[in-house]
Amino acid sequence: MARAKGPERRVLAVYTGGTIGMRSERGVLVPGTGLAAVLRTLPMFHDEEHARARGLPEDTLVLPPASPGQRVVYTVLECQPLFDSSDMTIAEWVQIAQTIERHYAQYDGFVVIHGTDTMAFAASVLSFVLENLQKTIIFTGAQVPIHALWNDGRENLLGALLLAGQYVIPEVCLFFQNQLFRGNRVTKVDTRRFAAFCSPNLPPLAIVGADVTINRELVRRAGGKGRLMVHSSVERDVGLLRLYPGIPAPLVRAFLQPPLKGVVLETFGSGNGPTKPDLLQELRAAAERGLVIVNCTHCLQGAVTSDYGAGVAMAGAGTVSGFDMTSEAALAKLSYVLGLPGLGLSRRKEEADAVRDALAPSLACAAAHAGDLEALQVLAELGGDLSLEDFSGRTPLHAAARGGQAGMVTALLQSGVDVNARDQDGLSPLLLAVRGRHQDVIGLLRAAGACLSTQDLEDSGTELCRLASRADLEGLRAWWQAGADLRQPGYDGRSAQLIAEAVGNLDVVTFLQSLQHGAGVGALGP
Ligand code: ASN
Repeated sequence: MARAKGPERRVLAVYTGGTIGMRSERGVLVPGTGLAAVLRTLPMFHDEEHARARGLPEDTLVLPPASPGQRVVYTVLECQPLFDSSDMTIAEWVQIAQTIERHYAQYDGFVVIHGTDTMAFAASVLSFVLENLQKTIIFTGAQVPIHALWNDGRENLLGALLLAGQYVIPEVCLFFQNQLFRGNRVTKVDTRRFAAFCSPNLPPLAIVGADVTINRELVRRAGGKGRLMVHSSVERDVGLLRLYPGIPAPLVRAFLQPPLKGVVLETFGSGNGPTKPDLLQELRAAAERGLVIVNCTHCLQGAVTSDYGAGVAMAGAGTVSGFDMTSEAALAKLSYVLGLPGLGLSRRKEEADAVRDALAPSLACAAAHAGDLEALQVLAELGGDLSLEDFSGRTPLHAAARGGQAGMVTALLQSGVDVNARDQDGLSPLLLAVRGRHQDVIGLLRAAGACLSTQDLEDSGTELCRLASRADLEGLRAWWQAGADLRQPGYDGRSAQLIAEAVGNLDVVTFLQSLQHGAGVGALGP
């Protein structure tokens, strides 16, 4: 990003409609033609003398000098028809992108004059469909028409023209009330105030006061030699659905029907939704058909997280986190991504399945370790195999045993998983439960047929001596419960009992003796 050099900087202003140029007809505002003619009469927008001296063509306007030795010369391209932006669709926004592409070489920067109502959608769409952008594009408009005595249009448009002319900010931006925002981060937040937009999760790229303060760390760097390209094959069958408390599952089902291919789901708080099984089932069924469901919070600020079960349930139902994207940006991104050639529905489904299969074992282990039976059930219903190992070879039973989750261990054993599975380090669920001293879990595993292997018992003598020396009764009890012979000698040939006697750990001595007498068998096992 740099302050642009050169005596003359050329800007194309694409006028699409919006309040800024509107006129009142029978008491209501409607799009008005002839914005360039209005600007020509305003000295802050046109230096007639300079234009004449320079011999500029009729359709070209020039701003008074803002900095020594540099002029911003601009042309207003009025679209046909002009729109109240409530009538604009992705088709018009792709056309704006194509207009910029056609004039890209002749101009140094671009301003898009647009209605405010859907400007956040428009800026988001352009930010995705324009690839290899190396020049500044700034959306702007107004809350009050520019020809009204008291209005915000003049400041907004002048600021946008100056920034687009004088700075290289190779992004699609939005300028409103002295702030330059990243276009796909904004949302309209006020119907009347001049500060109509905010960028809840990203600070402004620049603030214009007596000086222009650019947030250099945020601004995208210009670079790359690729030609500007417009991705015009956007997917139109995308939608936006805002959840509300008690939303009926049949209504969600009706909304998610084909031909819809992608949907932004506005959820509560940090991405939470109702956990009613019928609703989750509708989402899951749609996701399994290949519908891409992006979970965005309907909160103005913050991101989708997995802090709550009600949020994890949304993820479990096949939604994808939109993190801190605005709904406008998420919708635009869906259109762009789903429109990319080669991303056919079936391939997307295969990819979604592959991602799910890759993630399911780790997610299942996390759920098992936390004892989250509901999440595990969701994964199982999604087709996840609960015997599958994660990257370290651990199964959900390993994770549950390690976490001491007796309820989870019971559920997994009932589903028929292998009780003696070994991870990559050769550890079994039983050994992990012993290490964690989870006696209830050890009992469950033993009852299901788990036993310590010769390998598990190889160094157990030394471990028992260590526990005895520390008076760790819990640890010794766990080994005993798992079936270990507590007389097993340590590396120096001494037994746990001898060590306990030597260091005076009488509780341990009593415990070991009681086992000997109580069991009355050679192996001190339970
Ligand atoms: N309805 C107008 C529009 O979006 C609102 C505005 O521009 N302030 O075109």
